[in-house]
Amino acid sequence: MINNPVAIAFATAFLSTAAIAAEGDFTRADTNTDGALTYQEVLAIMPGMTTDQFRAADSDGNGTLSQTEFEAVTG
Ligand SMILES: [Ca+2]
Ligand SMILES: [Ca+2]
Repeated sequence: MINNPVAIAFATAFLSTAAIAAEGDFTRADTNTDGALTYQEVLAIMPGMTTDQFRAADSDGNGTLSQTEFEAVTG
């Protein structure tokens, strides 16, 4: 249990920033704005991602990452 108000405020700010960053990253990565990220689009912002990691993130197996799938691995 955290009783320190400063620690709670810090944790809240950190989580909010992470959520905003993930949302911004998805929008930025989706260069053709079709609402899904291809491997090439993900690679542009996450150059280290392998095809194996992309397939693992693509939980419905449709070949692209939805915002939900993307945030599951980045958020
Ligand atoms: Ca796209
Ligand atoms: Ca998918």
